[in-house]
Formats: sequence, C-alpha cells, structure tokens
Amino acid sequence: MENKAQVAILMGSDSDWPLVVKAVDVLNKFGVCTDVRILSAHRTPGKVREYIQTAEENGVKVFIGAAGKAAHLPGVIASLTTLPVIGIPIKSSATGGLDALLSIVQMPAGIPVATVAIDGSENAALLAVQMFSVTDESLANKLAEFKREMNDKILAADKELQEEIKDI
Ligand code: RP5
Repeated sequence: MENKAQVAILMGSDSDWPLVVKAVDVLNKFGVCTDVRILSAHRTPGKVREYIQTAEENGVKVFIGAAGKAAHLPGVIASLTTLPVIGIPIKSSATGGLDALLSIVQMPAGIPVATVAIDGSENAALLAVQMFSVTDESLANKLAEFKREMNDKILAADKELQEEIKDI
C-alpha cells in the first residue's frame, strides 16, 4: 500500500482505469494521497476483504469504488468498513451505465454509498476532498479557489457568447 494514503481507490477491472485516472488526477491536484488497486467484488472477493482491513489499519479515511455492469464493489466495500464510501458507476455495457448506477445507488438501509454520476470520477474525488476539508482549512481554501475559477470560466464563456451573438 502507498504510504500515507488517505483515499483508497478500488476498481473492478483494468478496463475501468481510463475513467478512474481522472479521480486520481483531481486528488493529486489537491495534494490528497491515494492508493489505487484493481480488485473485484466478484473475481477477487477475498482480496477485497483483506485489502479493506489493511487499508484501514494503514490510515485510509475514505474509500472510492469504481465498477461497471453489476457494480457491487462499492457496496461490498461499504459492508466491510465504517468509513465513508463513494461509488463511481462506470459505463461499460449495452445499458449505458444505468446497470452500474442502479447497482451502486440502490443500497439497503444501513449501508450507505455516496453515488456520483455515471463516469463521474472527478466528482467522486471532489467529494472526498470536501470530506477532508471539514477538518482541513487549507483544503477548504483550495476548494474555494477551485470554485472561484469555475465561476470565472463560465462568466468568461458567457461574455464571449454575448459578443458572438449580439449582431445575429
Ligand atoms: C466490472 O465489469 C468492472 O468494474 C468493469 O467495469 C466491467 C467489465 O469488466 P471487464 O470485463 O472489462 O474486466 O466488474
């Protein structure tokens, strides 16, 4: 396990990585350390159980689980820990990711999984950052700056649009 990882990210298959890497990028940008593993609720159930226990012992505070199809990984992680779990439904089949979304979001009472949009890796990472920012002022400041930048970007795009359409 990566030393001092605060967030453990598990994905069910290497085919999920092109989406999951976006979450890793966001967490890196905010200086949040990650441990990233390919472990499957269905194909390597024993290893998932073992990993969750080790991750907790090593100080991980938030889990992110990414999976497609019958996406049980985030729910299984949540069944094995009391730490917050964020699920990313991955679009990987004929149903456009709806299968994964419903598999992740429809958790039974008592075992919550915070579910982001289909392929919503960036938001999963930002949600984890927000959780840490509750007790970390420097992260809270970075998030505020991130939001200011988004705000400015949209306003700049709007200004440009107004210029473009004024003579139509
Ligand atoms: C899930 O099934 C994985 O998370 C992946 O999104 C999907 C397809 O897996 P592969 O067949 O590409 O390994 O378990």
